[in-house]
Amino acid sequence: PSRIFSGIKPTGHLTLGNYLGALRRWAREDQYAAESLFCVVDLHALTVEHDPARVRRLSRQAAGLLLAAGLDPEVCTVFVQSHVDEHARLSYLLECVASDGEMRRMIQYKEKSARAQRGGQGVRLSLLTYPVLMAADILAYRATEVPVGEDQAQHVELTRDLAVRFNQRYGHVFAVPKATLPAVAARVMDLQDPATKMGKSHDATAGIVYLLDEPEAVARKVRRAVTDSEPGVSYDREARPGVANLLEILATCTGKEPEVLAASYEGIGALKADTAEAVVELLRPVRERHAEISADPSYVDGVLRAGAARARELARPTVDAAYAAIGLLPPA
Ligand code: AQP
Repeated sequence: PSRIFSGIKPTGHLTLGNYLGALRRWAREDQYAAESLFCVVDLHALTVEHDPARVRRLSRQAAGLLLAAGLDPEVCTVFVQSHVDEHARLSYLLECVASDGEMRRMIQYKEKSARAQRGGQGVRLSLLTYPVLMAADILAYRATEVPVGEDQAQHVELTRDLAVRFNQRYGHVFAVPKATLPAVAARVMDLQDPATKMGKSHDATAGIVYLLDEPEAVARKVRRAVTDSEPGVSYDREARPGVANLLEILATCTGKEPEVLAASYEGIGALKADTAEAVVELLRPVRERHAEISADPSYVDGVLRAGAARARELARPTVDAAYAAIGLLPPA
């Protein structure tokens, strides 16, 4: 890859799903593989009901967790989306190549608009146009790879379509990116409801492991995971989603295959106990580093300031080129 971009939305406390689907890979592999940018996409957090003070707090916390997970500001660029105007500037142009119908087809839009309506809230227009802003996030940097969990794959596909369409109509401005998904745990499921993905903004928290949970809470949530009444342990995502979820989580912690792990357990109890311990140990260093990092807010501020400056420098020429290509008169 020549450039990597990915982001995280400050809509809640970061979860084990965010870590296994995204952060861990960003820190271990992606930041070393190419010039890479990792963004706290705070504008996206305004697409659903939000509390201003909470979004601000969660944005800072997410930035601290990116660093705690191992992103090295000497190696990659870590920044906050709203600090770089180019995202919003480009988003408008992309709205002019996207269609209303393709936005309404997005699975996340269908789910989140239904949730907002169930909660008696209106659906914000920005929820519908969210994938366009996400496309702008990616295309502004001419990113070629976007490491995400499975739930974001559809949005990256849309980004590709918009890039190709823009390039065909107005001349070659954008690189056409592709999503890269983790081999296992691309979709970590809620421990209490294995039919639903583990999501940081969900209200029922018993099945969600947060990166900053105390070790005892992490262990308890994993040990109380809902499985099934079949005897023994086998790996079958369709028939045994709860067990498969535990096996995938343990697989990412141990580097073994879920099938191989399944064959090595006789009962669910031992699988839960080992998974609980593995997740506690996986998250322990992240939590400890986060405590150190958040003790010095000026450190995080400095990283974000330098990150935004670098991001602006990279995005500006591409977004300017898109403005010129689409027919806008350049300022004299
Ligand atoms: N359960 C998950 N399993 C694997 N990967 C996941 N990701 C999210 N949930 C899981 C990946 O984490 C990255 C950042 O996610 P995001 O902040 O863009 O939000 P999201 O995809 O909408 O997921 P969340 O965390 O559940 O947030 P809410 O509840 O606000 O929708 C992405 O790469 C995502 O794929």
